Amino acid sequence: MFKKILIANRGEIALRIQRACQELGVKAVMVYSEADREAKYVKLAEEAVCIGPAPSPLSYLNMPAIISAAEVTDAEAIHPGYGFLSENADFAERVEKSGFEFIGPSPESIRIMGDKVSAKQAMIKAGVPCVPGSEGALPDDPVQIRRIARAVGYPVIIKAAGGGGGRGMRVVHTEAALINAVQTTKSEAAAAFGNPSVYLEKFLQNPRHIEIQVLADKHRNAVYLGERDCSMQRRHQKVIEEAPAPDIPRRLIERIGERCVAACKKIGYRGAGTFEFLYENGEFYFIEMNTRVQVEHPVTEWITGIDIVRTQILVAAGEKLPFTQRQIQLRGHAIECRINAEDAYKFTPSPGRVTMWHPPGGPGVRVDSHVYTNYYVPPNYDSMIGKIITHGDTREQALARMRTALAETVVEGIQTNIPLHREMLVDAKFVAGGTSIHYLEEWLEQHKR
Ligand code: MV4
Repeated sequence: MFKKILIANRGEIALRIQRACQELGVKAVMVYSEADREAKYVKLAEEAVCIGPAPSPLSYLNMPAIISAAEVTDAEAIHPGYGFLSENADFAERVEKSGFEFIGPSPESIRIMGDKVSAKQAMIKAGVPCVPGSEGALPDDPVQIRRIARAVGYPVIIKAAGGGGGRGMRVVHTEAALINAVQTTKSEAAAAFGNPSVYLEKFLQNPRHIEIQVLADKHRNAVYLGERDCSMQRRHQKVIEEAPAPDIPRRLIERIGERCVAACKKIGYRGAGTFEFLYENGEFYFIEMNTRVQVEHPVTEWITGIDIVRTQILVAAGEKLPFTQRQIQLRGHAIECRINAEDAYKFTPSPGRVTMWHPPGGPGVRVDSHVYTNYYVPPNYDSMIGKIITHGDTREQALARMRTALAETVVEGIQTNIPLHREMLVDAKFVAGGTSIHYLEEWLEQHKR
């Protein structure tokens, strides 16, 4: 096992990884920007290194500063968390070339999954079902583009190979609009991602967003840890996640999970990963793979009893997965509400001093947050300040516990999205389960204030 790990992140995930290190008896080096000097995990740290000013390009995205911090503190490995450099193949490569272990997949795996065209080709080859569409990048010839779209059938969606997470996409409803849409998406993609390449898919009108969590070691062992339903989102930002996904037959999950595991083995994937699918009319369609730990990992941890962050560290150190697929049993239901420092209905950021922080507790309640009373939420980063996760034997019990947890929570001094969560937790359609990716945005449109 490593003696010392550098945690190249901030906020609740930095604290989450620090806790995993403590439990494993591994020393943790925290890094922080000038805006995060007062962070809880910095105060708790045995060692912490300032890596630059508040703006993330100068600190959390500053590769030389992070690698130097690992060098001066004699760390053996770097955990990138989520966001920032976590899915940057060049960073993973530089970490390895500098003699450190990158706690995540190989730079090659990150690169393949970062290019959505090569990711999809790899998945087709590995037998993972994908959305029908162009085989690879679209050609330049308008005649061929029209032929592909006609074969797929309208509506279609044009996506940038360099995009992902909702960036660089355009829906096309008619042939008349096709060539222009392809041209515009290509220009935008060239400017945004330095890669003009685009591909085409059938546009699914009302899907759910279901994702499969996987863990793989360096010995070609891989398992899946069930699924998560992340359909409750606004502008590609997830708001509520849960596991298991309501009303999806277990045999379908098992079938797709086994495909994901086979794909991991085929491409030599290692570490934690998430296969994102759209689910519509009883079918799964792969869209993207995330090669990092995700914000919503706690719901999976709770229903499986597996510590995902701990396992990431174990497998990066070369250990075999400490469980087999057969040993993974799902128990109960878990729900996560992301707590954001923002206006609950206008969504404008609300950074500032938290004059009172009183987190919820009791049976079946977990809070992952770095916030404390008098903590100052800096304006420089993502607005998520923590997560409340509840578990129950049934979905109804997890929901009831979440209602109580949200009612107990006190956050003063800044605005949060807790009022929106409280409305969602009593919304008849959400409570019934199985709402699509459009549900929250449509609800907000109908409940404008
Ligand atoms: C789609 C789609 C419908 N049909 N692809 C958006 C984020 C990126 N991961 C892929 N996305 C979508 N791809 C086809 N062929 C609809 C979306 C989509 C979406 C997907 C997941 C979660 C939220 C979403 C919100 C809007 C659109």
